[in-house]
Amino acid sequence: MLHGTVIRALSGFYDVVTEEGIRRCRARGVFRKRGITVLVGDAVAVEPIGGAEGVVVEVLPRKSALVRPPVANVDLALLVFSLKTPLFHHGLLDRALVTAQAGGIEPLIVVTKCDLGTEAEIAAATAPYRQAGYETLAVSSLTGMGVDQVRVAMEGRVSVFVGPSGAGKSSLGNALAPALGLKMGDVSAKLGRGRHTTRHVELFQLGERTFVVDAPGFSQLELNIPSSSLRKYFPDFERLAEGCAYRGCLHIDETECAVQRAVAEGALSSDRYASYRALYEEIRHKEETRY
Ligand SMILES: Nc1nc2c(ncn2[C@@H]2O[C@H](COP(=O)(O)OP(=O)(O)O)[C@@H](O)[C@H]2O)c(=O)[nH]1
Ligand SMILES: [Mg+2]
Ligand SMILES: [Zn+2]
Repeated sequence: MLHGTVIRALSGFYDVVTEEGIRRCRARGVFRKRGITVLVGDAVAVEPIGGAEGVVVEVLPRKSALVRPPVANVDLALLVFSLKTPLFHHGLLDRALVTAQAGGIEPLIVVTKCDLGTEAEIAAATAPYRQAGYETLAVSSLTGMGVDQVRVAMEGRVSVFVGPSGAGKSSLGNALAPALGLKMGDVSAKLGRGRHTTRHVELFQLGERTFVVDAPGFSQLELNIPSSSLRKYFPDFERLAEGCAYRGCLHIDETECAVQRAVAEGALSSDRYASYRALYEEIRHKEETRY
């Protein structure tokens, strides 16, 4: 019996990276009857057949599963945002932080193109996030600054690159491994504008147990949480919330709110608070128009 990770699903076959190389596998016949699905990213047990084939006989419990793209056990979301060109986008980063955490995926903030800015500009962009407790790396794919730190963070995990177009995702992929950069580059070039409706998901193997999700057009995770839970995903707010007068304070209209007080006093980033309010309103609107 071998153990491995499903890196590719093709009509009825699964490519599984095992201790003994890649095997093309079928799923056990009984899976269908039992409603067991096999996803890219699944950790599986394989009964080998010959030198290169096998049968997936067991799917190990999933740590997490994304719906779009359909992939299991993603550990780490690399939230890639450029310091400049395009200008650092707080709002989108704050949204990505919420969606990653809500999906059970650890976020890692990667600020790219740091060669284009000064130390002070880098510090200004990253400070609110470091203060909130998020791991935040300053990177340049051009000079190589910080790239090894990204590599170390990815080791032994399944990562996904999230971030706006032009932020430097493909360039970072290329700095990590030219073959990865080529894949990521190809994808955006070929699938820039819809048409291809099938969303093919694969894992790219970067190291023995290190993988990157490769899914065309995948730049955002889905935001699917109730408005009342949003506050949980702002750890910097949660720490202050003990000082709010109401236990379930949403930090919106409440009086004696420690979060709003901290913003007024300059102790909490007003950008972060603006993001929170915008996301809160967006979710409320969805909730109100649902029925
Ligand atoms: N100066 C500088 N430019 C970069 C860096 N990383 C990417 N770029 C440039 O930014 C543009 C977009 O990069 P790309 O990797 O294609 O972004 P993606 O759309 O997120 O994949 C390209 O012109 C890159 O050459 C960097 O670290 N420094
Ligand atoms: Mg790209
Ligand atoms: Zn409050």
